[in-house]
Amino acid sequence: MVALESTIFSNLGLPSPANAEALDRCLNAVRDGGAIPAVTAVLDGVPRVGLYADEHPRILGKARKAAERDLAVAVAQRWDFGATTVSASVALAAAAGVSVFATGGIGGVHRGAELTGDISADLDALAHHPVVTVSAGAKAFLDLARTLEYLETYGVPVLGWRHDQFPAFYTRSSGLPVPHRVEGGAEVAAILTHRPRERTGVLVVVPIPESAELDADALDDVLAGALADCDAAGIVGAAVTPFVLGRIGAATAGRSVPANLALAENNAAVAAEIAVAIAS
Ligand code: PSU
Ligand code: MN
Repeated sequence: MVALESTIFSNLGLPSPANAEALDRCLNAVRDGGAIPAVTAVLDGVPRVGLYADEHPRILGKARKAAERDLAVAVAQRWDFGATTVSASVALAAAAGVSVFATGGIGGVHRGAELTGDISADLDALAHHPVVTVSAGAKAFLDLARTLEYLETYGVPVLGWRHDQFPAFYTRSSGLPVPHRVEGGAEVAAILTHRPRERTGVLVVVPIPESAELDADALDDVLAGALADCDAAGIVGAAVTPFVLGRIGAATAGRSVPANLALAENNAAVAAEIAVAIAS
């Protein structure tokens, strides 16, 4: 099985109708790889790992962001739709015994975290749940060097999928080397088996397919503008990432959505290969 998060498919992630296309392509990529997709969400106050087909339209709509710490609140308060972030999805996958999870990009250490303390709960979840997370790295509006340092400190193996550098979501390389490179699912399965601590996760980072990659220089200005707008608007806490993502989306409109879909689908396919290797 391959767990998928629901934030990316909700109004907090991709614009409509690209979100529906993303969901279809991710579900099909997992199935084509011989695995079973399990979308995570909180629906009507129930934490879910796997949805019925007729429930899919519900996760394409208006959501409340649910990180791991919000799961208990979403259940107790019976939220209609809590869109699970990476941290919540990894926690739910672990609880359901699902060992592989695919997403687009993980959250990380924010630039300026030495002052704001803003470090995504995704990183703690990667360190404390026995799940392989497959992502295209993290967007470059984060502090990617500190994100890698955090993962080192908390003991999360970071594995470059047929690649030597940490990917920066829209671009294949951030300029930062990954500690280890892997060539296939069987290798990841063996690494999962031999972890010295049973509850640590593994992060597999997959570069966006070459044909879908965006131009790094053009993105730098967009990211700087998005961060400046965030500061100027006084946005803090859990609202930071959705705000910055929205600004990046608006500034790159036509180019970023196809890139996002291509990398999410590709990550789902890689996750399926890893899940099949673990199962066999
Ligand atoms: N980065 C992206 N796209 C996303 C997210 C992050 O490029 O959709 C979402 C994911 O659900 C991730 C969450 O788990 O944002 C992280 O939010 P925060 O920084 O508040 O922890
Ligand atoms: Mn944060």
